[in-house]
Amino acid sequence: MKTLSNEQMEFFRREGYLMVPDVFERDDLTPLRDELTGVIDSKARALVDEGKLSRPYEEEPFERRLTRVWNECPEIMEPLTGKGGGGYSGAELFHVITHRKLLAYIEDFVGSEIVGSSVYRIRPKIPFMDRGVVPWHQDSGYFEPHCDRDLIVTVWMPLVDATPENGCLQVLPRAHEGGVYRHWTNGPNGYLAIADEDLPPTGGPVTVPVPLGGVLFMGNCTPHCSTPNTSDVVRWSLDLRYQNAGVPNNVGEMPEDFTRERPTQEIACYPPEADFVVQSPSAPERTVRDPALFDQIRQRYEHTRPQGPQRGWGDYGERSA
Ligand SMILES: O=C(O)CCC(=O)C(=O)O
Repeated sequence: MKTLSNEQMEFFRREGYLMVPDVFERDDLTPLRDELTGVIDSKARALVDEGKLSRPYEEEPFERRLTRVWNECPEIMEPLTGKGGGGYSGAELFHVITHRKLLAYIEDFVGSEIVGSSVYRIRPKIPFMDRGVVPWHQDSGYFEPHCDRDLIVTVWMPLVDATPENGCLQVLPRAHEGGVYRHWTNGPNGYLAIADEDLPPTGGPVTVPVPLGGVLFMGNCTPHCSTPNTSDVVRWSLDLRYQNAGVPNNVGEMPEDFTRERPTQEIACYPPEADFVVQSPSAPERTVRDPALFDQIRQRYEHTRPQGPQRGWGDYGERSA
């Protein structure tokens, strides 16, 4: 049985994105919000003990506490984002990634054999934080080029209502069929970026507010960017990615066994982090069901990271405008 209507699927194929406001009930996301509150609480208390933070700000709600702590001590971010991105692999995050309500949509996009892409992030966008503003890019700009024609669906979902004021995303509709545009490394705020002059002349960007419980689905070739948070709340969000099991991946592989001396199709779309099976009717025993195993699989890649894609993008500072 299909979860997406024909109209929704047609919209996604034509426009390159689809916002569904009610994939989850708002309460479905409370356990993850609570888990993240616990992570912030422990780290804040540890920072107080180390003399780096004046107090833990426990009276502040989920939407505001991180700002108060971060203003005094940016180290608070480490357990959420890791030192080099990625990092967090808590049980409630796993429960969201593998939630049956979400997978019902994913199945319509990529089929029933589903691999959770290694590239997923938690992004707490603090008000006015520079790094929260992400320039135009396609996710494929970060991936191996042999995956450009495969579909890797991005699930962008806020843990608060995401609005134009607190920095929801913008997408460029109908620009996903033109392949991967030229990107530059070290763009604004250090990110990979498509320069404005290289963006295709479609009808212009669309700003996509998403309520708590909603999801913005995008393809890996959909240009998108993230706007400034000019509000007084943290714009918490997750970006998760899924692909069909036939798309190159590193399921079951140890990072130290990675080598580029193998057929391209056997190189994962993003080698530095761990892919995992989230649904497999043909081999159910391969499905990761235990949050502790998910954490273990992720942790393997924390210390040994295979080299990332080498796409040969030039440096943003050296482009001729
Ligand atoms: O969440 C954001 O602000 C940026 C997300 C993004 O650009 C991405 O997931 O590729």
